[in-house]
Amino acid sequence: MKIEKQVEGKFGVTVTGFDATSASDDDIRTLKETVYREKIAVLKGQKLDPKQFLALGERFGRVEPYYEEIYHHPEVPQVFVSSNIQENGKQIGVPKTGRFWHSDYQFMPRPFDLTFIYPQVIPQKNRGTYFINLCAAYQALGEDLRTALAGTQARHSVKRYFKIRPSDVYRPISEILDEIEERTPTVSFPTAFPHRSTGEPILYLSEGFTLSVVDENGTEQPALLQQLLEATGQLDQTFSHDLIHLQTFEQGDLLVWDNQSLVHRALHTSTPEPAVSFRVTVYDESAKR
Ligand code: 7UC
Ligand code: FE
Repeated sequence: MKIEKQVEGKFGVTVTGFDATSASDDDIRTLKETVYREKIAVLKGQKLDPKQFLALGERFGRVEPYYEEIYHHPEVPQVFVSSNIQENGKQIGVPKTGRFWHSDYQFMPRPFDLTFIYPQVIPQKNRGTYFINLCAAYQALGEDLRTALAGTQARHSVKRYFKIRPSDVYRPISEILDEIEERTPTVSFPTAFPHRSTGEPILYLSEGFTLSVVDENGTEQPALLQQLLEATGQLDQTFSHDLIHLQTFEQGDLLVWDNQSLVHRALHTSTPEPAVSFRVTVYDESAKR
């Protein structure tokens, strides 16, 4: 197994010579430490079926299936499927997922520690995912914003991006909104908190899921939220902000990232090309907390 800094982009490593089916416990430990330090690892040349992909995730911790069934792989429900192509006239998984800044399960009481993405059908032109390291974003903040966010909490919800399911057709929208609040009530975390494994402060906000920042009295601070999102680069519509990293991939690449400290966003395409990817998400029970 050989780990090298990525040549393209702003952070992350590529890993060559990694065999998921025969990796030692040492390899997995090294890889996990690398992901927490470098934030993204691209495992090159992977050839795994959905069951083997799941088995790889299980080496890193407890795999958590997505709470909404429409995303599940028909044979391996722990595998989340993002797909815009139909197979035998049937939709498998969900199209156009994650086209907004977010971290996975940020709207849940416990967001995932690690996300694994294994692209299956890769667009020719607009391939890739944008990432921002929220530890780096915290470090880049001025003293004034760091002081302003101290003691505040950020509130997160899926409601702006919850996908209407086929079974929701003809349901009143108010009923669906009530159901979302009941199943996934808004969660609150400190606006900045230490990474459970590395201890680095994370500025934990996303444009897609963060509803508000509130001060110690519970008063919403919309201007502060805007300033903080701006500082992280998530409001830059040109994607040229210093903190934005474009992660590209090719067939056989398998991405592993630190979902605690990265927000990501699927690349926009005006002319949609076929795209399919598989995802596994993990709670790392070895992380200190
Ligand atoms: O369809 C999607 O964009 C899925 C999104 C609402 N949640 C992904 C996650 O893991 O938090
Ligand atoms: Fe995502």
